[in-house]
Amino acid sequence: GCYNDPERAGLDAKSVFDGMTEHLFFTLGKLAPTASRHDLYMALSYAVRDRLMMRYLATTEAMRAHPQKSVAYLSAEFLIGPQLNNNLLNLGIQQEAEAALRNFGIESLQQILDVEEEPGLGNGGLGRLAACYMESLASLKIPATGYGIRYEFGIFDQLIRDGWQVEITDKWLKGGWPWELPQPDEACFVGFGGRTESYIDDKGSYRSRWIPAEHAIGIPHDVPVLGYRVNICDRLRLWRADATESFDFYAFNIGDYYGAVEEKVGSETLSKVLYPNDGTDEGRRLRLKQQHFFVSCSLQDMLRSLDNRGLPVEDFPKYWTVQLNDTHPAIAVAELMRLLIDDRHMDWDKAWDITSRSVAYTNHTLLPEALEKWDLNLFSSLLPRHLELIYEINRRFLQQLRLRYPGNDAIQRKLSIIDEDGSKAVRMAHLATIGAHHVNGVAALHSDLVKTDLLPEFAELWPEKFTNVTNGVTPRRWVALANPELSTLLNEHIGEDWISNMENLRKLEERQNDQGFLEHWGNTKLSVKRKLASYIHRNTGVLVDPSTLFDVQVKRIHEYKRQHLNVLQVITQYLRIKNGQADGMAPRTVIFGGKAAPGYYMAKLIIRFINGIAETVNADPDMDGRLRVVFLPDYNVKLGEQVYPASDLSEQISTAGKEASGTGNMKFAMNGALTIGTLDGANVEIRELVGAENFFLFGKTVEEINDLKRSGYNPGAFINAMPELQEALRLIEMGHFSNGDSELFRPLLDNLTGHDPFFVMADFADYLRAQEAVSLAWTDRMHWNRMSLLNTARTGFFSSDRSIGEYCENIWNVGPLNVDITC
Ligand code: 26M
Repeated sequence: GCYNDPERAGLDAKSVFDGMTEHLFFTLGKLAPTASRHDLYMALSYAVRDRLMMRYLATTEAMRAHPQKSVAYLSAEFLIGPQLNNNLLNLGIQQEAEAALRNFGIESLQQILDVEEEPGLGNGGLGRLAACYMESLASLKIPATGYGIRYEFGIFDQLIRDGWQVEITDKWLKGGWPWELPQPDEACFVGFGGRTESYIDDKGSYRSRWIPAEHAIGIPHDVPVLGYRVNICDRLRLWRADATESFDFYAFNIGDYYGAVEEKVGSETLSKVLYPNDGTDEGRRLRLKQQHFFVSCSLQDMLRSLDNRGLPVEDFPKYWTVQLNDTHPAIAVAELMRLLIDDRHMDWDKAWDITSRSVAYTNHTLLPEALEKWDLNLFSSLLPRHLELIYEINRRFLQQLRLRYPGNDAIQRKLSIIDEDGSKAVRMAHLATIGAHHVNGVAALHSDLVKTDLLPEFAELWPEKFTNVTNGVTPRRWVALANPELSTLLNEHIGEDWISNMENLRKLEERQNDQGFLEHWGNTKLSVKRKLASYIHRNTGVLVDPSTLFDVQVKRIHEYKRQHLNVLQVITQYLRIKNGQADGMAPRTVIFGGKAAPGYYMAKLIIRFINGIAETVNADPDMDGRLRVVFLPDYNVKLGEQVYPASDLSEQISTAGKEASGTGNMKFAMNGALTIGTLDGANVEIRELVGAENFFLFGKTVEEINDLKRSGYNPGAFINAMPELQEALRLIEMGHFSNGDSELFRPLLDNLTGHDPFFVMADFADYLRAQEAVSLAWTDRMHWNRMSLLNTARTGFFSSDRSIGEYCENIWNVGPLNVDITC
């Protein structure tokens, strides 16, 4: 049954207004006439939360009364973005909320949405993917919990000072965050450090037990995740670390008050801050602690849910499927073994059967510096019992290898969970691969490379384990919410069904030769661009012309993503305008956005480089109406929602083989931007789907890059063949973009002309050629609009509903909640 209470949770404007009034008074202690916008945001959010709560409790109750398999999506990051508008959309009450707000003197919903602070609980694509997947799980009525960490400080806020990135702590909780429910009665204990000891149990068997040196408590904070126009409501369960005072009464008794307080402070720092994924060594111990903390709490929580429903622990794989979002939660393989063997006294074979039938692993990168390895000393000092279990998992695995490849010692060294070349380390990708029933990559090309380059011997050993699930993004947030103008156009012409069935966008193809419709299409884009132009003016002071081509690269700043390739191309355009050789060049606004990891020097220098070029270009009257360069500070989910719909050209220019998938590429294409891109990640599939004639391809393929590497890549040879590039490099070296400072960008220039690890010089000429093709295409606007329309029409495949459908079918073997929940 549903906990339907129309008195308190109706979906009409009057009910929403009444809910707001009540929360203003009783929850917030405010009177309507003096309520601030923030107060109204809180009141509306609480009113919306009430409406989620009945759906959430109905779902929980259905799962208690009629147990069925549920997804546990384990991720150290969930980049969920603003919640209010998404929940209004999925409930179907955006207009009702706007009407309710009018009674408080607010003209538009947007004024209230602007107040919302977003939780930046992720770095980039990986964390945002987890958020899209939770939304699709709920929309497809699949019971699921996203398990993660409730960081007190998320990804830093970015300021730009004198062209440099400055990091500011993200105090997202400061105004109160109305979307979470702490559940202290469901707290879990987690141990760290200490030692193991062997003992003989009451049946006379030898066993090992862990005596941790310290403990933390995890307090779950639940965030309801409502699906689109359905009554099932999943949840995020984020763990906050708390102190374990009860364990330390002893310290108080012997008078070590400050010692006891110290441990309290120590365990509270566990969920204090999200680490930027910069591959550096900073805070490594704390990061491993965070991983074990949230994984242990989550697995204990899953086991407890079986206990509470009277289900046997042997049935764990029948009721839970555990997905590892990268190797961050890979310790789950050892922790589930420990919980089953040490706490539940299960024998090894049974425990391994349960573990390996429950766990699956998604790989998100091939970059060697991003593959997690933990120093053995660090690992054993923090998780001594887990190391014992990993040794035993490894021993049995290597035994299997010996039988399969007799006499081949090299393969054992290569596949072992323990890296013994140099200082010893635990390879988390090997632990995850051995413990999982499926290993998947995140785009077709990437999944092939996982099999051929990253884990070839594992793929030969267990070919049926390896599979692909191409990433997707939720059309609710990234089209329906972010682009109301386009959504209205779509709804008028093909109906609303595309929102839950994106393949229906194909119906648009019928309009591809309809001049009137194409004009309408172009005007819709233009009106969205006006809004972004106004945002740019308000936030950077730069005036941009909405009729110019909006050429956009927003993503984390990294050498492999090659923002510097884009900048060099901008300099070439600048020079052509200066030299009067710019005939046929499309007038452009080149927009950048993205954060650099605080410890990643070259990435920060690239930001300085973009801002140096922007300053020179934007101050030059010769560029008026032809070229503008903008760096948007503090790129996040909220800003992304403004940027994707307003873009004409999507820059997806990573070195082939380096970007596992990309998901921004999909958001752009759905919103009608054309892509200029390499054959990397999901770009390959975007191009196949939209058609080669509707995609600007350039650059070397994975094979060509490998050939260059083998034959000894020399960037100088490429530079010498391109006088325009030489001129650009010379200007940079002279300090033309740095107020005469010829030292500022030297490390960047040395990098590009010396090793050029990401083949920027090798791809430059072809990139320039492709950009000329873009300019040419822009001159025939009807043709451009047609290509834009076809990008939207043919990218329904990239809905995360499709991705989640594939996970359910091929990896998880789960289906929708089969209990009727009507609200
Ligand atoms: C960052 C800075 C310096 C060195 C390494 C990194 C780094 C790079 C990749 C750290 C982690 C990385 O991989 C994890 C990750 O976030 N992968 C992204 O996952 C997305 C969702 O699947 C994909 O769309 C992106 O292509 C992939 O990079």
